[in-house]
Amino acid sequence: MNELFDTILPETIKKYLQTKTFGQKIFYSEETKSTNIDAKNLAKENASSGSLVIAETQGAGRGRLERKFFSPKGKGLWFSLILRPKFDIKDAPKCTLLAAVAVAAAMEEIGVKPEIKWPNDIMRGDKKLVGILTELVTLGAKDYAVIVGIGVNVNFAEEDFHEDIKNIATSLAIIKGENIERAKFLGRILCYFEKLYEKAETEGFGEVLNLWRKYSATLNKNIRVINAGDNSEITGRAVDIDESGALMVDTGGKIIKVLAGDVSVREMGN
Ligand code: BT5
Repeated sequence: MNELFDTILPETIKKYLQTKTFGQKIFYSEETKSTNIDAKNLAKENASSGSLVIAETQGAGRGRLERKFFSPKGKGLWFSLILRPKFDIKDAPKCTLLAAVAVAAAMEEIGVKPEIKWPNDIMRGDKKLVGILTELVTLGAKDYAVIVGIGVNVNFAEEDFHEDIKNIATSLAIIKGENIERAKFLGRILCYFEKLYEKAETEGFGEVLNLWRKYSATLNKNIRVINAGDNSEITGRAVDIDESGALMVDTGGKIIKVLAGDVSVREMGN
């Protein structure tokens, strides 16, 4: 595919939308610092639920704990969704799992096996393909919005990766051996996202949690979880996620509930 024709301009995205609200309102920019920051500001200005904020490149794309997320021009999908959920704010963090499952379903459709690493990455082996950052904006005593930021490495060749991530990142194009039309792939993500989100609003997160278990590369593995906040570390076997989305780790008889952290899978014998 000719790169020049792979645009994510609103009119191109709209061609591929099969949704009621998701992506129907698009805030596009060629370059911004971070679509999550823009989305937070737009949420405060009352942007409607399902609004899509998308950029060709981000100068200061963010991960968790203010980590940097590389988002070079034309190589990926760097976008945020503004959501105003009907469900309680305590359920909002599960939007990370919902987003991961929506992207995973779209990947499966194009023949790339998704491996979700708890809580917010989609991987191929030990290389990252997708990162997700969910943030909350409180708008009043009871009103709140959720910003779900998603970064997908779509059309990177090996040499396109920055030195800092070239050993830990991969792309859909590298796996497939061909470029992927970003607007079309985005349309499929939004379609799955809307369906799962509507279901979560009416029936809860049961289906999201089940699909997450199906796509998980973390469950039933021996893992190490490091909590970068306080540098604590636990090791054990990931046995399940609970109703809140927390990871349940069996540390040898004792089940510990992990709410945040970075997971690495341990090789046998470690
Ligand atoms: C994440 O954080 O992976 C969340 C990334 C969310 C990015 C989206 S893009 C649209 C929206 N706007 C934003 O500003 N952010 C969201 P975390 O799990 O903390 O991982 C961050 C780490 O991933 C970095 O420290 C790097 O090691 C690695 N990394 C950075 N850029 C990457 C990339 N393009 N591909 C793979 N790994 C990357």
